[in-house]
Amino acid sequence: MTTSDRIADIWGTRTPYERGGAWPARVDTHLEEGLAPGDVDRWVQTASILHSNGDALDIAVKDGRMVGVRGRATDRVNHGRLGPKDLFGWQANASPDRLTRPLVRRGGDLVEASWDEAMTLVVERTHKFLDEQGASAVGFYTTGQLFLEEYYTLGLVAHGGIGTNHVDGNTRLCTATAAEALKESFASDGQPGSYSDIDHADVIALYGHNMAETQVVLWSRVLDRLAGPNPPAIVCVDPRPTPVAKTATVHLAPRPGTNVALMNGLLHEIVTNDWVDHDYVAAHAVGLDELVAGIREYPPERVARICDVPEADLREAARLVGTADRLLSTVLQGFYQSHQATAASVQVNNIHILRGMLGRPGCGLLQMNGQPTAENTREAGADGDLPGFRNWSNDTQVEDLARVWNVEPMAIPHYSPPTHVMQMIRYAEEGSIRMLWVQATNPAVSLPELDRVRSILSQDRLFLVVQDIFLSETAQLADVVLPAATWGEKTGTFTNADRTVHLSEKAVDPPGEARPDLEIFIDFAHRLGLEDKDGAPLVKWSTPEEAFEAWKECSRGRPCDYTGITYEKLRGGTGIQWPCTEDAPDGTERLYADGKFFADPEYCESYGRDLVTGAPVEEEQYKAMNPEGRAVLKFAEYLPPHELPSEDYPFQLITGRTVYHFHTRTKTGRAPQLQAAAPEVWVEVSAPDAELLGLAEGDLAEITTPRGSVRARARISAIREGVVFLPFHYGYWDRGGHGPDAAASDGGGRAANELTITDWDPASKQPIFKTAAARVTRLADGGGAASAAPTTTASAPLTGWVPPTRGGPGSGVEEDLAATGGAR
Ligand SMILES: Nc1nc2c(c(=O)[nH]1)N[C@H]1C(S)=C(S)[C@@H](COP(=O)(O)OP(=O)(O)OC[C@H]3O[C@@H](n4cnc5c(=O)[nH]c(N)nc54)[C@H](O)[C@@H]3O)O[C@H]1N2
Ligand SMILES: Nc1nc2c(c(=O)[nH]1)N[C@H]1C(S)=C(S)[C@@H](COP(=O)(O)OP(=O)(O)OC[C@H]3O[C@@H](n4cnc5c(=O)[nH]c(N)nc54)[C@H](O)[C@@H]3O)O[C@H]1N2
Ligand SMILES: [Mo]
Repeated sequence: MTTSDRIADIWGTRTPYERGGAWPARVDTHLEEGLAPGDVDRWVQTASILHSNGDALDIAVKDGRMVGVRGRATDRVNHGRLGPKDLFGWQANASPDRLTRPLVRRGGDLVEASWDEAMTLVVERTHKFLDEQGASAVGFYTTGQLFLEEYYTLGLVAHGGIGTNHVDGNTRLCTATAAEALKESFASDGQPGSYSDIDHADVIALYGHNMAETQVVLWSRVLDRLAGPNPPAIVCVDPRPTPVAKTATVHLAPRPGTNVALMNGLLHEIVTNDWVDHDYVAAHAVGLDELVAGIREYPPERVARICDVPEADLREAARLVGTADRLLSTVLQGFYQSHQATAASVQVNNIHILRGMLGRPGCGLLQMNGQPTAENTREAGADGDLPGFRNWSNDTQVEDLARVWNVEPMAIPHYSPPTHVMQMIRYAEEGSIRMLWVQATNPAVSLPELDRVRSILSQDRLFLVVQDIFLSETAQLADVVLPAATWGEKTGTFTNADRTVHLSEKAVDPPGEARPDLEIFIDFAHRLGLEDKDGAPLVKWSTPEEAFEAWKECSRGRPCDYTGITYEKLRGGTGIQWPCTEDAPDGTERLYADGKFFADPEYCESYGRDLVTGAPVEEEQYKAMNPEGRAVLKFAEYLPPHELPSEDYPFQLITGRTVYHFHTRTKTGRAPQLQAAAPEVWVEVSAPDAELLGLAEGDLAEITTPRGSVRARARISAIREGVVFLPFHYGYWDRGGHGPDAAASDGGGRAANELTITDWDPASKQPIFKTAAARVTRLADGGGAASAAPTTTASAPLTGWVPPTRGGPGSGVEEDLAATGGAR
């Protein structure tokens, strides 16, 4: 039983509402074939684990098995709605190929072992490396898909116990830029806005964010506003014809990698037309003069040339965001994974500061998250930052953390910024990191330049531990594989992109001997003999709820204060937004309502960085610039992308997602409805480019960069000319291997990251997955059959929709790029 065909009808039926009104509830359900709600034994409360939206749902359990899901009407996030991945993705839990026993490598092969054997081996090796080389021999690479309690425990073990600075999450690939942009402008991580801002906004601007496919339920809320009285205007900045672009009042399809120029152009218009809230800026911000001086060089004529967008559209977009009464902005991977990521994202913050659009209903700023629990990775310190958004370069804050953990301050590494994952990979390449423990992420598919990554991870001298639920491409390279229990099989909390904390309860038992990640970390800490400064066990909890209570103390008084939340309070009703304290027992809808920021020099998480070089700003410099802790307006100059199109590689390659799959498909590839909706990789090419290449819909193409090549069937779409797009979901596990040599691969690459470059944003250290130069060649005729790309999404075939015009002949693009070495 399903509410409707939610593969074809992605967003479901409209429930229109008006500006300032309440978003109606609509409960979406999917139950196994032949079952009705009355057949279900019990419903178990949780939220979606397949994106950052935080859709609250109940798992249907019958005879000890998961048999379906139903949205929670009482929840503030989704009011009962679910997206396609929410409705169908849970089926992967019961896949017959789940990992059920630990594996260790013997004589070259992974063979089954007991937990005791596997953990003994991990602990022996850890001791050996610590003895021989110290804490810097050991690295942890975690995820945005575990639970808060697990990250907090991992952060304690790694930072407070082992004392390594080599801890990062795949959040580095995901929302490191969201965190960094918030730190630059407000000196602390913490999402200012709220999803309910959609109810009040008159203009919604989406920057490099295909919300329609990646936060389906949030987009349903926008669609319902659009279907009601007083709909908002939509501004979309994306080189692809996403469903967002097709709905937009103004769609700017810039040349990839030119976001900073575009943002400076918008700011130029806002300042020139004096759409600035001078009282707000005078009272709450610093840096106005530098910003105004900087953006002078970005008049619309010049920006239109750099970005190759029509000048009139740019002006119109500026007018919309500049004159909005209530402006909501969202930012995601089209900015975070593109060139000059932090610099571009900070300019969105600047618009909100200049216009005084913070902390009021409808005036939302959402530097989005992507993964379901990425917020917790960041706040609990499992991405290398210190827990509770504590500042590693402020000794008082480090001492405070040491007090909470009952360890010596010097035991917590804080001599330099935490090591980011690309640097950890480099250390493993050089041999200084000798043990890498990877949890709930699949770097052999998701990191850039896979040929290099595979060769580093498969080195004999690197001891690789992989904790996963399937034998992923990465797990296939491991020395020890630890089988984890996952969502629905363990209890914990996680926090979505608008700070809403949800409880996720255990519904069914994990398969075989699989164990919750929390138990694995605690077992490791005890076996390793980690102690606090009084000789008591370092990790003092054994259940998720105890871990949560411990975390609450760590968060006390910090921006992400959880002290007013309990498991009990999270049961039954709605999720709760942090900070939640005695004074704010129902949580806090919007940050910065009073124009006061977490930016006080003694309190803030970060003093910021140079946006061009990434060098940390020193404490004294920050105090001189911002003694009163105001928001910071930071200008950034546009710089051309590092890898520009050339004669050999004339296209710009971008990569990303489709609505039906999650990342490396370990879950959605095992959910029949989702896998059938997008069964195989494709490449999106514009019609004019296809004509030049002699490429027809469905033809087999090879996409090549200096790093490697991928074969994919062509989808002729309304994507920007000169740009090609590959989804990054398709690796090799379902071809029976871990790389292009997999049985069914024909030696041809399939993973988009065969092509991407080892390069990252200087401030956030987020890898650049969305700006590379590529060549496309036609390999074989498709015989008239269409590619397998979805037709309901950004990858829709080119019919009936006219893409926005580009700058047009004489726009000066060639001239502009020639100056920087590019051809196109
Ligand atoms: N269905 C689905 N939903 C998901 C996920 C998933 O895998 N599948 N993953 C979740 C996670 S972890 C994340 S991080 C989010 C990501 O969510 P999004 O950021 O919305 O997804 P992407 O497809 O990576 O990128 C968004 C858009 O950026 C555009 N883009 C590329 N280069 C540029 C550029 O230079 N400038 C501009 N302005 N735009 C550019 C692309 O055309 C693309 O449409 O989605 C979350 N939700
Ligand atoms: N080219 C390109 N590359 C990209 C991106 C892009 O847009 N383009 N996007 C980047 C982004 S934003 C992200 S978030 C990353 C995602 O990249 P990854 O994190 O590598 O992708 P996933 O497939 O989500 O991998 C999660 C792994 O955790 C396992 N797992 C799931 N649940 C659990 C659990 O409860 N416990 C344990 N121990 N394991 C579990 C899954 O089986 C899977 O192997 O990819 C990044 N890479
Ligand atoms: Mo992500």
